[in-house]
Amino acid sequence: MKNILFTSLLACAGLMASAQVSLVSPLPHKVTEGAVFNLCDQPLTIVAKGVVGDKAVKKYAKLVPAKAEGYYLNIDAKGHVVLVGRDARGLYYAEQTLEQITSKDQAQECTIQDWPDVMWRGVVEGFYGRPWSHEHRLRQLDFYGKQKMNVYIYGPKDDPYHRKFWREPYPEKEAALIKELAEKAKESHVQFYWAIHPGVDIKWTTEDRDLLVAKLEKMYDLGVRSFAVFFDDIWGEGAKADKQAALLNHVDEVFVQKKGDVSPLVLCPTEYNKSWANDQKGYLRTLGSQLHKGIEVMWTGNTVVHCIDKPSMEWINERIQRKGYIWWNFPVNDFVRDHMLLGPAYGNGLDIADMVSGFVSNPMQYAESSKISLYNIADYTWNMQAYNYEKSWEDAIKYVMPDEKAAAALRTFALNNEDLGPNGHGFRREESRHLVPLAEQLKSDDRKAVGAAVFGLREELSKLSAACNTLLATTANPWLTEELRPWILQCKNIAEYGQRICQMSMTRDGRMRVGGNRFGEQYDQVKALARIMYDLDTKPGMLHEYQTGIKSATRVLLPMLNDLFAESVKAYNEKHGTDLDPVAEYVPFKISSDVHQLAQLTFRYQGGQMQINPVNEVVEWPAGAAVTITADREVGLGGLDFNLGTPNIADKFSLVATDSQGREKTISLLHYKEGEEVVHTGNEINGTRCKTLRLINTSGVSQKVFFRSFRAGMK
Ligand code: 14T
Repeated sequence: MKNILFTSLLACAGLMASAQVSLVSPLPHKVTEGAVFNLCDQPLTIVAKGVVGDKAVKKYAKLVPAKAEGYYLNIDAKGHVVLVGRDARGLYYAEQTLEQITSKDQAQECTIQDWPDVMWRGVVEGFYGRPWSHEHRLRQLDFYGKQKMNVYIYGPKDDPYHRKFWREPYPEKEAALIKELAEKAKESHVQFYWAIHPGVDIKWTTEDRDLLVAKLEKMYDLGVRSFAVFFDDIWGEGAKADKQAALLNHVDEVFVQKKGDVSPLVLCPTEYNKSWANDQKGYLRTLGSQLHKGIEVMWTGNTVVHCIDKPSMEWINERIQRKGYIWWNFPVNDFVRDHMLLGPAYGNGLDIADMVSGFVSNPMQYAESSKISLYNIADYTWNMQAYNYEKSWEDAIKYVMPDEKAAAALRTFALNNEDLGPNGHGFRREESRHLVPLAEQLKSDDRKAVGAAVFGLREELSKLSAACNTLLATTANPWLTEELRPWILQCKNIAEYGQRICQMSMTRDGRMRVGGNRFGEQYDQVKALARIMYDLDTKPGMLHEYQTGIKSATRVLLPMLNDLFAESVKAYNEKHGTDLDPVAEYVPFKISSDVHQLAQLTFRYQGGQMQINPVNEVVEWPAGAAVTITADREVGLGGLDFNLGTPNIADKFSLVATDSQGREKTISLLHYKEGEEVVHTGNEINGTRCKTLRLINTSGVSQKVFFRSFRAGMK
């Protein structure tokens, strides 16, 4: 009894200091704030609620911003609430705002006039790899509605009925799920766009045209009312601008206009970024002049993965004769699947609101983890000028982890999981910003300063290790921790690795013991942890399908630790005449290439097999250029095959193995049958010893290929 009384009193007392309107996100445009009050002292009564045009809210109509999806919300000292939307979605947003204001059993006298800056705000599930699960999608739709995002474009590359079998209707079971998504989206006031990706094998015939419309009809029957057509990452026949425009115009005419309740079509063009646009051939200008005016055209910016600014919008808008619809390739990680991208969404111009018709994010295949960035993007697209990515990121962390201690742990963890690592798109993110000053101080010539930095670093690592434990134990958001688990485990290894390296630095004169351990013992442990980390990064047992590894803290923390390790070992070796290895990390191979798009290839090595991760774009492989694998020792070659996405290409390339004496041996390349893409090797590969292995374009001319796969036995 006593206990119950105590809790209810506490709930009623609340925290008078936190203004409730400040809990509203995205940040509203116009706010007048008054006193905060407790809902137990002054409960709320809704005195007027509706959309402009309803009799019940007539006297408030002129207070509602004259913008689509805008709303007016008023709470007075008596707890009287007025909610008026410019339209149904505006009213729904007013309700979301009220929900947030009252989420802590308090309310506040206030007047809010609010509206979105960007017309279409949300997400395009457009990545390669395992599509989101149905349950995750339902959670996402709910989240979009709450954060005032109004569009979800369904286009996962590896849903067969989106791309590969675009002509086929969904089987009954899958169809039922789509239907449920469309319903859920409607409830959340999210426009559910279903995208079709026909470009891989479409023939510009009336037959294929009608099959496409028929498929859209099927989707319409499932409740879908918004459609997109994607022509990205294709070449050849499907990539023709006039044909694409004619198809879209046809769909617009015979389907969209006829139905009357279908949203504007959205097109993702083949030349969807500036670096791929061939201005001479005028692909984009053709779309611009031929596509019906109401059809939206997507755009990723200056390159595939790029932030958007004003000049880049001017460039595209002039060509397509309409406002570009941004497909932002962040936090998508399908080209760096070993990294979790948990950092803030920053880098886009705050002055482009009037130049875009939409702004959607392509997320990670990890739906719940993507919410951090998506929360940021909701803020950014709603109220651009006011967007503060640091503040929004802090709020996002708390939103996805609704427990104070676990949220603090998530923050610490996320700070070290932001960058993508080296990648073919050259897109990088800041990481471990809080450790940058320490990293600088570690490079100082002053031993005292270095000592202090090591001490500080040790504190940070102990905090990181604790954060990992907290996250592994928390049940506050199991959806999230399930996705993050492998990275948390890796990060925990790194924290221990780092703590031991700090102890090595402190004991490098060999006399002092820290934590009962001498230098040599710590050294052995660091080496062991390096191996454990390597195994976790490369052993498929731990990995999901399509996943390439598990990396954490690679941008600032790991290099900083490896430098400190090297410095400590060298100093120790000098003093003691020992010959300990100053390289902590275990990496038996390096890959390099003078083919521009293959310069940053990543790979995994396991059980004696080297496997290079695929690249999904068209690769321009110049004559004489090569991909080179260099081993840290001479290895024996076994079965090898690769796929460059082009049939009968074996005679255009040479495979050259060089042993540790520099002797070269050319290994023959062949196809098992005519028309095959996979290239195999001749029998002489078995038993060949090599230290470097080069795959060279020896055709004398540049080759357009796809780097689909490369596997080689090397041990
Ligand atoms: F349509 C586009 F706007 C787009 O970005 N398409 C794909 C997208 O599905 C993928 O998730 C994204 C990030 O990898 O990039 C596009 O596909 C590529 C493009 C490349 F140049 C995939 C790999 C590439 F190397």
